Amino acid sequence: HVTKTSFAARAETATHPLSSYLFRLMVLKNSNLCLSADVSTTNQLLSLANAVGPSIVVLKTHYDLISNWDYNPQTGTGARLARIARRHGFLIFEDRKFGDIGNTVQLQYTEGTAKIIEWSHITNVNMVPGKAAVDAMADAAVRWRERKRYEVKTDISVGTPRPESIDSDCEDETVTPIPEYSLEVERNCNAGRKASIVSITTVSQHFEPVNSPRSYDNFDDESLEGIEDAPMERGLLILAQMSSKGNFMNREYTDACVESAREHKDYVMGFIAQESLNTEPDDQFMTMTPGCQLPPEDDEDAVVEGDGRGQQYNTPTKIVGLLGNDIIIVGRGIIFSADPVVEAERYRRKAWEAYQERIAS
Ligand code: 5FU
Repeated sequence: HVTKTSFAARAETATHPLSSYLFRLMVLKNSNLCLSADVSTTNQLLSLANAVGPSIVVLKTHYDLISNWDYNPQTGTGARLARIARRHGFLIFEDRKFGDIGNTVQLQYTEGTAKIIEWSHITNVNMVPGKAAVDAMADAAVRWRERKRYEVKTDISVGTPRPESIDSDCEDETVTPIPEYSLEVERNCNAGRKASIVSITTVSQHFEPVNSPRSYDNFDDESLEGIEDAPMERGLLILAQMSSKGNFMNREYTDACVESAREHKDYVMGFIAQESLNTEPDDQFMTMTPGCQLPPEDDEDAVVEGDGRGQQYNTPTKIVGLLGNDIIIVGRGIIFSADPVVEAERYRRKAWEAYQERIAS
């Protein structure tokens, strides 16, 4: 199902406004590269995003890999990343792989510590629990957008209604900060059942993991200026196929993912998959593909098969040209290189050439 239709043409026919925006960005930046920013601190994430921003159209996060993720909705890590995304013109994709019953995924998506829906344009779902997870997320996104529109119109922040009883009779308690961590302890009480939630609000920067990539510290976002923002929309990618060896996503599972996507065309942008899954004439889905690495520049014939921990790699040429995927997702291939900015450009160029050859062939 390798399509020869150009990204520019697909921007016109896309059924999701964010897909349309993303296709236009791809054409504007000559890029179908997504950086998987699997780093360890807020500073590394923001500096890397700012440095590689011009080469990419999507930046993929795992917010739970960041040791000092700042949850503040206005000044925290997500909000600062969203400003960098606006500045350089890329979308943020939190690779959260939601996978629970509908009600739980709704709450994980919109509430809790990270409030992913607030800062991440795109997220993804693992459809093992069934189609209800996708239905629930689509429903949450509609309600979020309506709330946002209301907030923008009225300048009143409404938040999500909660059961009042949970908030009553709570005592707050603050623990004296210990040197490296500042701990804030909240007591959350509900009808006699007490649960303590401990949140780390400040983690000292010197806990760099041993296997840390090149340092991206001292990020300063003073100078950010706005460019045309992405539409106030949220999109979903369904995890239809994985790159890892021996995964259990068989054809029946993948087909069910496609069925669910067709039921939610205004919310599902496409798939995380290893091949294009557009089989019907009406299918306008995008495919983003992880498991991508290039051989070193001075040894282009070398084959990079995997990482020894189950990951399997293909080249941009095979992923985009032969298998018909749209966007390559690259993590360590870029992050752990000697110069990630230069390396990101090399991946961008290779994936874009593969796309150009695909539509010209
Ligand atoms: F859904 C998937 C998948 O099938 N394979 C993946 O590798 C997601 N990933 C993610 O892409 C994974 O969690 C990493 O964040 C990233 C690949 O990183 P790499 O360093 O390029 O191997």
